Amino acid sequence: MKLFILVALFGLGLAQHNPHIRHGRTSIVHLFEWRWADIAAECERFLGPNGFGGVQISPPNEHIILDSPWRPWWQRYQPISYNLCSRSGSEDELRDMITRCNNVGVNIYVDAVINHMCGNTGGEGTHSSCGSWFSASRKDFPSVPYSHWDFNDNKCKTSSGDIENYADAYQVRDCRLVGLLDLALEKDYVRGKVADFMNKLIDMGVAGFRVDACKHMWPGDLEAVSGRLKNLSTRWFPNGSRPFIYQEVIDLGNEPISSSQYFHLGRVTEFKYGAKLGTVFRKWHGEKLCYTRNWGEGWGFMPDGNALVFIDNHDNQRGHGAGGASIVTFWDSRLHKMAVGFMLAHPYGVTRVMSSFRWNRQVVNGKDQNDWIGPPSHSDGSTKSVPINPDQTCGDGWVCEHRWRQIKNMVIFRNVVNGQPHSNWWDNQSNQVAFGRGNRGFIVFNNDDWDLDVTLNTGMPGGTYCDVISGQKEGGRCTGKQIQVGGDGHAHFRISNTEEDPFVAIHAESKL
Ligand code: QV4
Ligand code: CA
Repeated sequence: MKLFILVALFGLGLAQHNPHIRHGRTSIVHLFEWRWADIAAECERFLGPNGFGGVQISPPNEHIILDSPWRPWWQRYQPISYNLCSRSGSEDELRDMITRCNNVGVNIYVDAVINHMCGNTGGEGTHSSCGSWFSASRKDFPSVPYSHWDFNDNKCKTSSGDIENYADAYQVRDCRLVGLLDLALEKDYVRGKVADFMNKLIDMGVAGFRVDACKHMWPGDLEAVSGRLKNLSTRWFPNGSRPFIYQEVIDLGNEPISSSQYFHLGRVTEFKYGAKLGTVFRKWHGEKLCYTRNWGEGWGFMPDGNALVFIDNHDNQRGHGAGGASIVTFWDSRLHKMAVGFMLAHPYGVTRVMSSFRWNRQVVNGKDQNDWIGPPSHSDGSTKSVPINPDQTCGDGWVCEHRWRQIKNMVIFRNVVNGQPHSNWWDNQSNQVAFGRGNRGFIVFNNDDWDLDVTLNTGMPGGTYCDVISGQKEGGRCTGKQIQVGGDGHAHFRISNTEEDPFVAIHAESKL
C-alpha cells in the first residue's frame, strides 16, 4: 500500500513535468509584455506555422499601476487581485487568445505570481489595472478578498520585515521579497484563492504555469496548491493531463535553498545554463566551447527531466535576478544567435526562447539606470501593438528574437531531431565544435578567431542539404550555403570566423 501511494505521488509529480506540447513541437517562446490580441495573431500567422510549441505570457491578473517610475515592466509582478485585466488586455481578449492559439496547436503558459501582492509602499487607492480599490498599508485587497490576516508578517523574524539574508531559508520564505507583501500560503483560505485563480485559467484552456518566485514559497505549500489544480481542459488536451508546472528558483549553487527541493512538483528553471553558456561563448575565465562535450548534467546542472532552460530571461537581460554580465542577450546579437542555436540543437531540457522589447539602456558603473522601462507604449501608458515589417521583423521597439531566421530555423531543427541522441561530437580543442542528433541533424560552430575548414562525420544520409543558418529551403531551393553529405555521412565544412553567423546547421527536412 505504502509503495502504491509512493508510486502514485511520484507519478503525479512527474506528470507536471510534461509540457503537453503538441504535434511533435518542442520549444516555448516568452512573449514578454505582449498584448493578448498580438499574441493571438502571432500564434496564427507565425508560431503555429513555424513549429513553436507554446507561449509564456506575462502575468494576466490585475496589477498595480505606478507613476514613479512611469509604468515599469515590473508593476505586473505586484498583484492587486486575480481579476483577469492587465496591461496586456481584458479577460475577453485573454480568452480569445487562449482559444486561437490552442486552435493552431500552440500552448499557453501563464506566469503565475502567487507569493505576494504589491509592495508595502504601494499606497492606497484605485491605481490598479482593473481599477480595484486596495490598501497596501492596511494589507487590504477586497477584490480577492485578502486582509491583513492573510499575510506572513507574524512569521517573519527580520526587523525590516524584508528578506535580509539569503542564507536563512526561513527569511527567504516568510519575509517580504523587496517589500512585496508576502502571502501566508500555509493558510487553507489563501491556498484556495490561489488555486481558484489557476483553475479558472486551466478551464480557459491554458497548458500550465511558470510559477514566479518559488524560492520564496515552502515546497509543502506549493504541493498543497498544486494538489488542488484541475486537469487540463479536454477540449484540447488528452483526458487526465496535469498542468505543466515550471518553477522559478534561482539556484547557482551557493544558498541553502536548492532546486532539488522542488523537483517533485514540476520542472525548475536552470539558471546555471545561461550563465555558463554565456561565459563559454564570451570565452571568459578560460572557458572554451570544446568543454561543452559533456554539456548538461556533466556540468553540474539538474537532471535533464527537471530542467527548463533558456539563454536569458526578462530579469537577467537587464541586470535583475541572477546571472550577471555573462548573460548573452539580443544586445549581443551575434553571440545570442549562436548561444540560442546551441541550446536548441542540444538535447538537454525543455527550451524557452526569449522575445524582448528594446529600451534605452544606460549602464553606469555596471548598473542599467533604465532597467525599469516598460514595453513600447503610447503616451497614456497603454502598450503598443506589435507591427510586422515587410521583411517579417517587428517594428516599434519589439525585438522579436523568435522571428530571427537563425533562431526560428533552430526551433524547427529541434522539432526535426526530437528524441535523437547527442552524437558524432567533434572539436578542435578550442572553440570549434560540431555535433549531431542521430541521423536527423548536424550543427557546426566556429567561435575561434580563425577559419574552420574540416571534413566531419555528420551521421546523416548522403545528399545535398541546405544550411538553415545562412538561409533556408524555399520552394525546393536553398537561399543559403549548401552542404554535400557523401554516402559515408562525411561532409566538408568551411566557416570563416568573420562570417555574420559563424555556424552551420542541417537537418532531415532541409535536404534538397
Ligand atoms: C523597493 C526597495 C526595497 C523596499 C521596497 C519597499 O528596493 O528594498 O523594501 O521598495 O519600500 C520592484 C522594485 C524594487 C521595489 C519593489 C517593491 O524594483 O526596488 O523595492 O518593486 O516596490 C520584479 C523586479 C523587481 C520588482 C518586482 C516587483 O525584478 O525589481 O521590484 O518585480 O515589481 C530574486 C528572486 C526571484 C526574482 C528575482 C528578480 O528570488 O524570484 O529576484 N524573480 C521573479 C520575477 C521578477 C519579479 C519577481 C520575482 C517578483 O522574475 O521579474 O521581480 O515577483 O532572485
Ligand atoms: Ca513567501
